[in-house]
Amino acid sequence: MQNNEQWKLFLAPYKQAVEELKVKLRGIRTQYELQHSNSPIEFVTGRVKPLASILDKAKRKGIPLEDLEVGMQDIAGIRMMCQFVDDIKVVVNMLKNRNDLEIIEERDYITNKKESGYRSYHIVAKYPVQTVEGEKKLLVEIQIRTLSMNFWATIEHSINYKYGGNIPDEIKIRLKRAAEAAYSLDEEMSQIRGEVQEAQAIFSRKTENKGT
Ligand code: 0O2
Repeated sequence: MQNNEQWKLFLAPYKQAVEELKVKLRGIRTQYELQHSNSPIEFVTGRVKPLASILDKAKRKGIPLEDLEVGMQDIAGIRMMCQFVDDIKVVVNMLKNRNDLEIIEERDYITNKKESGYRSYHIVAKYPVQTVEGEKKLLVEIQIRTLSMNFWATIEHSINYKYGGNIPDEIKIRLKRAAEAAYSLDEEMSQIRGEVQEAQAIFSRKTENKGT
C-alpha cells in the first residue's frame, strides 16, 4: 500500500465495522433504559486507529504491512464503559452470546493488571462487514472497563504519548499510586452498588416524569 487512496480503501470496512458496532451496542444500553433496569453499559465509544499509529505499531512489532488484517488486532477499536467491576462480566457474556461476533481471544488485564497499572478486559473478535466484494470478516478489539479504569487509562495514555513511551520514573510511581486509587474507588463503589443503583432509578423516574 503506497498512496492515501489505497489506505482509505483499506480502512473503509474498519470504519464501517466501528460505526455499526457503536450503533448496535448503544442500542443495547437504550433497551436497558427502556426496561427501567440498570444498564451494565454506561457508554460506548469507538475509533479506527489513525494511519500514523498503524504504521508506528507495525514497525514496532515487525508486522509486514500486507499482513495487517491478521497481524494487527486493534485497527477497529470499541470501548465499553461500565459503572461497576461486576458489570464487566455481564457485558463480556453478552458479547459472547452475540451472533455477529466470533470471539477469538480474551485478555484479562483486570485479574492480571499490566506492569504500568493498566486494568481493562480485552476481547478480540471477528465481525462480518458487507463490502462491495461481499462479506468480509474483520478483527475488532473491544475493551471493557469501568469508568475509573477508563479515567486512569486515558490519562496514562496521554502522558505516555507526551514522553514518547519513556515516562520518567517519578511520574510512573505516581501513576501506579493513581492506579491503586482507581482500584480502591472501584472497590468502594462495588460495596454501595445497591444504594447507587436505587438512587439512579429514582433519579431517572423523576426526570422521565418531568419530561411527560
Ligand atoms: P491506542 O491509541 O489505544 O490505539 P500493545 O499494543 O503492545 O500494548 P497488544 O498485544 O497489541 O499490546 O494488545 P493489547 O494488550 O490488547 O493492547 C492494545 C491496546 O490496549 C492499546 O492500544 C491501548 O489502547 C490499551 N493498552 C494496553 N496497555 C496499556 C497501558 O499500559 N496503558 C494504557 N493507557 N493503555 C493500554 P495502543 O496501540 O497502545 O494505542
